[in-house]
This record gives sequence, C-alpha cells and structure tokens, in this order.
Amino acid sequence: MVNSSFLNDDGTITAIATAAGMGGVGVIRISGPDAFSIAQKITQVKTIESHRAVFSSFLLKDGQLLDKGLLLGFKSPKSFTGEDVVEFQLHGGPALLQTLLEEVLSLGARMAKPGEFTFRAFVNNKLDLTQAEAVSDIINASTKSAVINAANSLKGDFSLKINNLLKELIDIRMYIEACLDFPEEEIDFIEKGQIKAKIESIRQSIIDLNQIAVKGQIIQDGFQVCFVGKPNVGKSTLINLFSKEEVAIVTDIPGTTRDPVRASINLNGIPIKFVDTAGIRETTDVVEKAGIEKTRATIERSALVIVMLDDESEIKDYLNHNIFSHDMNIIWVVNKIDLSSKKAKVTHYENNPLVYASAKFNLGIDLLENEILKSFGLESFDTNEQLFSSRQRHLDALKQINNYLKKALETIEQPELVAEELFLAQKEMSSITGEFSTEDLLGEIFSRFCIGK
Ligand SMILES: Nc1nc2c(ncn2[C@@H]2O[C@H](COP(=O)(O)OP(=O)(O)OP(=O)(O)O)[C@@H](O)[C@H]2O)c(=O)[nH]1
Ligand SMILES: [Mg+2]
Repeated sequence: MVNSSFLNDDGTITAIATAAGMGGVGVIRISGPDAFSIAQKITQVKTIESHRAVFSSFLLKDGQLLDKGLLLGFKSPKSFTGEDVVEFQLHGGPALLQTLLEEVLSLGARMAKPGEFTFRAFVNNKLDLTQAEAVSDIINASTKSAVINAANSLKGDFSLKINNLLKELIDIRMYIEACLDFPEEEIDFIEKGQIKAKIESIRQSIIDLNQIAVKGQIIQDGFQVCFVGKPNVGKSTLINLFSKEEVAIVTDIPGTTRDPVRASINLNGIPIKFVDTAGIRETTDVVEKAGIEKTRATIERSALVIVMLDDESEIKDYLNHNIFSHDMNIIWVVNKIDLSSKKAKVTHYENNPLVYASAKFNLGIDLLENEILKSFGLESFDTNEQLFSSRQRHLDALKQINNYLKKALETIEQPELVAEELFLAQKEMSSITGEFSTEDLLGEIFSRFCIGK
C-alpha cells in the first residue's frame, strides 16, 4: 500500500495544491516542522505571523526573483494538518510552480504523497476518518447534491450521528458488564426489558442511518446504465438525447456503434454514466463481433440495462438466449412508436418495466427517466433531504453493526453473549470514524486522494 510508508513520518512535506495546468493562481503547500524556516528562506520575510497574509517575493537561493504573491502561515496546532503550515499563492504557471516546488524540496522538504496532508490532519485529530473521506469526496463530487452531501460529512454530521449512537451503545455495554462483574446483583426482569428496548432503538437508528447512507453513496458515486439492443434500434439516438449532444454517431446503417460510447448525465442530481453499446446480433464482421463482446462485458458492470426493442415480441428472444443474468435490473423500451399507432406509456413485462417511447421525437422519455430513478428507489428523491456522502465501507460497517445488534437481541437472556455482540458492534462503529482502523484501511483510503490534499 502506497501510504503505509508515511504512517510514522513527521518530516516536512510539500506539494502543488492546485490542479495541474495553467491557472490564474497556483498554490504550493508546505506542512511540518521546517515549513516556516523554509518559507523564510524563500521569501526573506523575517517573522511570519500566523493566520496573516503577507505580500512577498519568492526567490531562488541565488537571489533570482521568481514571482511575487501571497505568503500565508498557520502555526501549529491551528492549521489544516495540525502542524506548521505555509502556503504560497502565486501565478498559476506549471513551470513557475514546478521551479518553486523544487526550491522548497532543495531546502529540506520532501514531496507529499497523495492524501498525506489530510492524513496528517487525521493523525493530529483535526478530522476523523469520515471527514477525511469527505475531503476527497468534495473534490471528486460531480453534481451539486454530491458537493452538499460531502460538505455535510466534512462538517461532521455523519460522525456526530455515529458518535451519539456509540455513546449509547457503550453505556449499555458498561452496564451489562458491571452486572456481570457483580453477579449477586442480578439484572432484574424490568432492567432486561429496558436493555432490550435500548438495543432495539439503536438498531432502528442504524437501519435509518443506512437508508440515508445508501442514498448518499448513490449521489456520490452514481451508477452505470447501459443501452443494448439490435443494430439500428435507436440506442445512440437515445444516449444523444439524454446527454443533449452528439456523443454517438447515428446513422441508418446497422452496426454503426462499435466501441462503447460513454456520457455522464445528471439525472435529478444523481450522476449517471450512460454507456451506448454495439448492437447485439449474430455477425461475421470481426470488428462488430469484438464490439459485441465489449457489450457483454459492459452489461456485467452495469447497475441497470436498458434494452431497446423494435417490438415487444423481441423480449422472448433475449430471455430465451439468456443474455442477461437472472438478477439483472432491466428496463425494456419499445422505441420508434412514432412509426406505429402506439402511445407513450409504461407497462410491465413480468417484473420489469416496459416503456413505449421514441428517442428521435422525445416521446415517453420522461417516463423512462422516472423508471430509471424508480429502479434504484429514487423516484421520489428529495434533493433537500439532509444527506451526507458515504461509501461502500460505511454501508458494510452499518450492515455488520445491524447483524451484531440483531444477535445481541436474540441472545438477550444471556448477558455474556449480549456484551460480546455489543462489543463487536462498538468496534465496527468506531471503524467508521477511524478510532479503530488498520494500517491497510488507512492506506487504502488515503491513497485515493490527489497529491496536494
Ligand atoms: N422514426 C424513428 N426513427 C428513429 C428513432 N430512434 C432512432 N431512429 C433512427 O434509427 C436509425 C438508427 O439509429 P441509431 O441511434 O444509430 O441506432 P443504434 O441502435 O445506435 O444502431 P447501431 O449503432 O447500429 O447498433 C437512425 O436513422 C435514427 O434516426 C425513433 O424514435 N423513431
Ligand atoms: Mg449506435
């Protein structure tokens, strides 16, 4: 794991904090014990006051002026990382920033690894793990809703909910353990009832939290939806309509699309990656055959498949040929209704929706959009609902906690077992905020950051 190496390193680190490429302003960040002394050498500012911006020169060792800009110092512990931090704000030219970065490195700092600044903030208790993850989420957010959720997590909403439940859980566990230590003071019938009720209430809160977290994760990561169907059925026309631009070539020649075409679309605040694929048919054309193989691979990776049809009678062919795995999320779409007397509507084929539409004339597409959201339980999605960014890791932990609490309730007559299950639930809860976390987990989380964060 890339990051394990920085777990016990408190040297001075630096990186260009702004995105690669040219920009009006570029930022170089330095954190660690030598941050201020390095900055003094570069700017020749004698005393750098904390939390005060100073307009200064940035110079090389031989006195060559590189640029002028803002020098900002943050004295430990009142900084993002909790260490001494300095930021240089200068013009955002890649060569300029690189030259100044090399100067900082030559004065004793080393290059920061991805996520290392945030990792230090975590180690120095400036952020807990969910907040550190939210830093990465807010940078990677692709819609406004995702930004707001990440901001809620960063502010500590998710951690607060977990910590409150953790407190309640510890209280009950302590009480049971105390009773176990003094067996002469048996837990009486009424108390048992109260313990059970408390565990039930925590479990309900975990279930509620999980529901919010699932939505948060969908908004954060979105999901992949692919279009499949016979050549010429209108798949590319549909992806172009959704993405409001010509991402795929549309012709009346069957077999036009060969490589999968991708477009990211924001549907009700949810980022969806649509993939248009090569039409499925028996073919001897080698290139088209390769395209069809890719289609199968794309179907496997998609959370939902939209199968476009010329006629509903084709559904049986797909089912007879076992094109889709048994638990695949499918929406059938009969396209080109403008050529028949069919009306735009939604019906069902077995358990899956069947939408009648026209991609070319934008008929029934609103119904299709609604069915897409519905297939993920998001049709009545309230974008004002207080959510937070969450990840698979959080969902897995919440599921585990729920299991432990369930077991605790099942063994309520045996306090030793209840205490053990509550302890496991407590450990799992603490793993969410990072109180109990392995090096591997930390490495995995922080290595996904960009450099400079
Ligand atoms: N009348 C009518 N024509 C449509 C409709 N949707 C698509 N077409 C036409 O059907 C033809 C094929 O459309 P495409 O979107 O290229 O079809 P495709 O499924 O991507 O085809 P391949 O890439 O070859 O697999 C084009 O001439 C489209 O203009 C529709 O709703 N009504
Ligand atoms: Mg196509």
